[in-house]
Amino acid sequence: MDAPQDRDYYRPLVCADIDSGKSALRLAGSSLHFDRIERLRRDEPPKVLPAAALPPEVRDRLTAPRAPIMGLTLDRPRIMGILNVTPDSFSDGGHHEGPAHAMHAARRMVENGADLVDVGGESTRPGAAPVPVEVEISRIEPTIQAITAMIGVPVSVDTRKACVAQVAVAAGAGMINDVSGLTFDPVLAGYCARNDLPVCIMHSQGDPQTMQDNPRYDDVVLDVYDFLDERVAHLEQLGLSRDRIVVDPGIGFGKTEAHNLALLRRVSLFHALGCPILVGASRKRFIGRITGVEEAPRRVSGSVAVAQVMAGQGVQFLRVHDVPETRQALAVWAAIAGLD
Ligand code: HH2
Repeated sequence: MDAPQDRDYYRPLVCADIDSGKSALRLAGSSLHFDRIERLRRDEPPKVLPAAALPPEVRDRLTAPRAPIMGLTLDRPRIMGILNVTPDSFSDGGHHEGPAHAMHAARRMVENGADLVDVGGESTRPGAAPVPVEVEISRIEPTIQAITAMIGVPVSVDTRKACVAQVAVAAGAGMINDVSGLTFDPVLAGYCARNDLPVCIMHSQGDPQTMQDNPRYDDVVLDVYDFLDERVAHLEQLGLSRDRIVVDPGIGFGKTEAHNLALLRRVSLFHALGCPILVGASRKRFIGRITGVEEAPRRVSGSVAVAQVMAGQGVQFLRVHDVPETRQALAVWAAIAGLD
């Protein structure tokens, strides 16, 4: 669906300071505020305006508290620990194979401050080959069964396939995290809507095998926004309410380094969708390119830096490999900003 060229987009200029006065609006029920916005248009340079210039429906979407997801309140950033039970994930591949290893890793993440754990059985790194459904199920099912019984925090499943999602939910998963934004398997969106399941819809351009071959956008930030806007509207039509939908700009999925940085710089735009935002930048390749660090597990500091900037923009879910480091950084950031 082509977006009208003259559409206005509104990005809150978020402030992590103590409430700056009468004109400041509270962002999405959090302790963050904004009193200015950036108006974005495809055919004009960005313009900074007072928050009072917001159309009422956008103002409502930006300020309305987000409903809890899987029992987690979203008035502060939540840490989603990554648990890939795959042999080939780009950073933790081969580390958590078998339920015993996975359970140990999940338990450590929770002890270190993870609010939820995301279990994946298919790598979607650039160049990854698709995994047969039976293999994906054989990886995630025993893992989810084992960890939901043990860890006491919610579990999501990272899958693009309805039959994998069904098995994961029966095993105890409470949210579907789909890197294709529920476009890969036509059955999955209806399944989530019928079962009133929270979903994370992520933007991706192309499939994992080809997505890094020269990705192109008219305007990456606005194109990703339009995609997510259209997907949220589609899910609402199917009967899934907006407060069950988490949106994700899809860092590294069909994006150059410049595209990733543009999305991270303006990530607060996505609050205008009225949904919680998730960002997964942990250890990704652009951090290696910026810092010259080749090995993904050594990109911890760069990843924590991204998480902290995202928290300052009001992002509600941070999908990370390095849970204790992220937790420590967020605790110090929140204390300095005087956030409750
Ligand atoms: N990134 C990856 C996988 N799933 N889900 C969401 N919502 N957002 C992301 O950015 C995201 C995701 C890729 O990272 P990882 O799981 O660490 O690696 P791999 O795909 O190789 O298993």
